[in-house]
Amino acid sequence: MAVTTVAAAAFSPSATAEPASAAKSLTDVIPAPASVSPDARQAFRLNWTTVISTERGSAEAAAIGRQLAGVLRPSTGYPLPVVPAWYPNHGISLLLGGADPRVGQEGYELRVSRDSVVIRAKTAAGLFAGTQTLRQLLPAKIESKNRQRANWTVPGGRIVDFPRFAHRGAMLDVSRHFFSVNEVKRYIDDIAQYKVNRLHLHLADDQGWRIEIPGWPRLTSYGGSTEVGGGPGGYYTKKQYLDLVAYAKSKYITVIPEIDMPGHTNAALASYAELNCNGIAPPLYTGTDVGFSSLCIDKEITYKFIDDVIGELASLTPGEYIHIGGDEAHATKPADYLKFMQRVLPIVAKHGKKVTGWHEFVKSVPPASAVPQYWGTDDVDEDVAAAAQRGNKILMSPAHKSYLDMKYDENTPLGQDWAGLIEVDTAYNWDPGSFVKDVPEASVRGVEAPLWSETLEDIKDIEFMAFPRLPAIAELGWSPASTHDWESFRGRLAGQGDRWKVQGVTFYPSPKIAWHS
Ligand code: NGO
Repeated sequence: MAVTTVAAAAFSPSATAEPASAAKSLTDVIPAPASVSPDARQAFRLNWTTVISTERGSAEAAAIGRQLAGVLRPSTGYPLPVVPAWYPNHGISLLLGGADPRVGQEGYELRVSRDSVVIRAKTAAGLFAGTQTLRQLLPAKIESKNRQRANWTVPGGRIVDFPRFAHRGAMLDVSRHFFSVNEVKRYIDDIAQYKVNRLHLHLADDQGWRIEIPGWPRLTSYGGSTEVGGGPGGYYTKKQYLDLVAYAKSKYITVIPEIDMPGHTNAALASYAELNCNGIAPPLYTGTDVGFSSLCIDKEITYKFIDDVIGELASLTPGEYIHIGGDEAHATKPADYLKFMQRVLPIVAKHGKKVTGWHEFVKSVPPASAVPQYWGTDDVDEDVAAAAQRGNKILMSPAHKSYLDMKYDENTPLGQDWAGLIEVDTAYNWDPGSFVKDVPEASVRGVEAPLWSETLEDIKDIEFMAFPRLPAIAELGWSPASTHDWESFRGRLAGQGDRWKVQGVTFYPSPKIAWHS
C-alpha cells in the first residue's frame, strides 16, 4: 500500500490570509497512514453549522466527540455540538462499525468529502486515532486556545489506517526528577497526538520512590522526599495515580507501572533498614551513578515487600503488564539475580499480571508471555534472540536510537551522551522489525521511546528532549515499513513544528528540518 503524494498546493485556499505552510494535504500526517487516497475535487470546510455526530448508544464515541470538540471550538469559535448520529452524512461523524476490515482493532477509516468527514472504526480506540489524524489535517492554528481567523478546510479523499505494532510506547522516568500530575498529563496530551498507546512510568529508582504502597509509608514519606540534585522530590498518592491512569485511558493510553528491582533500589533500601542484608539503611541518594544498590536476595522480607508492591501496582493497573526493571543489577551476583527472578516472576503471575522488564531479565527464562524491553546499543544480543526463539515478543528501545534523553548534538544543554548523540534522523532511520539479529518482525511487540530524567527538571525539559524525536519513534511503531521515507518524514515534521508553536510545546529546532518560519 503506497502512500500517494499529492501537491499541498492542491488544497491551498485561494485568496485568504492563510500562510502557505498551513495548506494541508491528506498525506501530511504523523505517523504516516497505511493508505491514503487523496481526492482533489473534494474538501470539507468546518463552519458555524457543523455538527459532530457520534455513534448512537456509545458513551465512548460521545466522549471522543467531546474531546474533538474541545480542540476545535476555542480556535474556530464554532459551537460544534456533539449529538447522537442520526444523519451520518453531514458534518463530522464518528461511527463504530462499517469500516474497511483492514482497520482491525485499533485502526480507522476516514472519508472526507464536500459535505462530510466520516470516521469509522471497529473500536473506540480506532475512532480516537482517527480524530488525531483529523486534527492534523486542519491548519495548525486549530490547536490555538483563542479564536483564530482561518480557512478551516480538511483535504478530501480517503485514509485507511492501522498500526504496524501493538505496543507504541513512551517511557517517563519520574524518579530521578519528580514530575507533577499536571506535567505528566501534559506529556500524555503530547504523545496521544502521535497514536502512542502505552505510557511506561519508571516509578522507583535509587533517587526516589514515587508511588504510595499500603503498609510501607516510609517509601514515599522518606524515599520520595528528594531527587537528583537534592530537590524536594515528591510522589503520587493512590488517588493521584488513579487519576493519571484514567486520564491516560481517556486518550487510549495504557499506563505500565515500573518498579525497578533488584538494583536501582536505594530509595527503598534507605526507607527500610530491614530490606538491607546488613540491616543498615543507606542514606538517600541524589547523584546519578547506577548499579550500586541491591535488594537482599536471601531475606524473606524482600519477597513480602515485593508481594505488597506488585499487589498494589496490579490493583492500580487496568493493563496486562507490570514492569519489574531488572537492569544493571551490578551489585547483585548473577546466581542471586536468577534466584531473585525465580521468586519474583510467580509473584507477578499470582497478582494476575504478565511481566515486562529490561532485557537483562531474559536470562531467567521467563514465560513466553513476558516482554523483554531491549535497550542495548548493538544489533546482536544472543539472550534476546534466544527469548524470541522461545516465543517471547520483544519491545524495541535501542538506546542509541530511541533514548530521548541522549543529546541531539554536543551543544544540547540537557541530556546525556553515553549511547551517542541522537539527531532526529538517527531516531528515525532504523527498522524495529529487523534491527536485532534473529529477532524477526513477528517477534517484535513494538517500539518504545524512553525518557530518563537525570538532567530534566520540568515539562519544558521533557518536551525539548521528546520533540521532534518522539514522533519519529511513534511513526516507526505505527506506520507500515513501506511508508518509511526520511524525506517524506522531514517534510511532515516541519508541519508538526507549526502545531507545537501554537500549542506552546517546547521543541528542539533541529537543523535537519526545514521548519516553517
Ligand atoms: C540506562 C539505565 C538507566 C539510566 C539510563 C540513562 C537503563 C535501562 N538503565 O537505561 O538507569 O537512567 O540508561 O540514559
